[in-house]
Amino acid sequence: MKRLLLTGFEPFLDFSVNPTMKVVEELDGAVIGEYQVISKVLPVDFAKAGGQIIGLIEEIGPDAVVSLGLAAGRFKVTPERIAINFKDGAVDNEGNQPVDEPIKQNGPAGYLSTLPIRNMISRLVEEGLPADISNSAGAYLCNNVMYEALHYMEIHKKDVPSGFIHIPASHELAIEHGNVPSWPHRDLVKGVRLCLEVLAAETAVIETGKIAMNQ
Ligand code: PCA
Repeated sequence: MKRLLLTGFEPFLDFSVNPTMKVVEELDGAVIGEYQVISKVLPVDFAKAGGQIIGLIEEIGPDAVVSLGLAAGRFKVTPERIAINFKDGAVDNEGNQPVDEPIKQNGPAGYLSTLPIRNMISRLVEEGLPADISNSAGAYLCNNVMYEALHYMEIHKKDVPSGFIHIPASHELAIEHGNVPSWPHRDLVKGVRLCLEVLAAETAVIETGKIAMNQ
């Protein structure tokens, strides 16, 4: 069975819960198409998150990597189009606050997601869940982890689909936090699962195509 590494993040800033943690915990072990989901939670720490996702990729050897992050204030599930070579933004959980720093010295300015993001959002909308492509993952930890994973795949010449999906706040977080648009937890899980189903269906089609070409 193929392995899909699914990551979420711990709580950060004044968000007392991170809905991505609960979503990845619920999907841990799920079988979606040919993939078995292996879920992990990453720290909101500029000094550690990049190293941790690379460590997980090396340890697990996943056939796909999907990372999730909370985008409090967004109304929709938003697969990200691009990660940029910058660290910037709010203070992290360890007190680091880089300003305009590159993630990788001399790294490319950006990496495009290698997930089927257009088909993911089409499928979510078909199923009645608001979704859109996002053209900016920011420059905080979510962008950082997306860039690190795509950079790793690039320099190691690995044909492993990788990318990032931001999700809105859950009702649980909205009640604790105050004014943020929110979704029920079960719809967040459904939205992420649908994205993974689209990924599984696409990679199966690509592989069938490769087998057909080799015959
Ligand atoms: N969201 C933050 C970091 C952790 C998370 O869940 C972000 O969008 O960068």
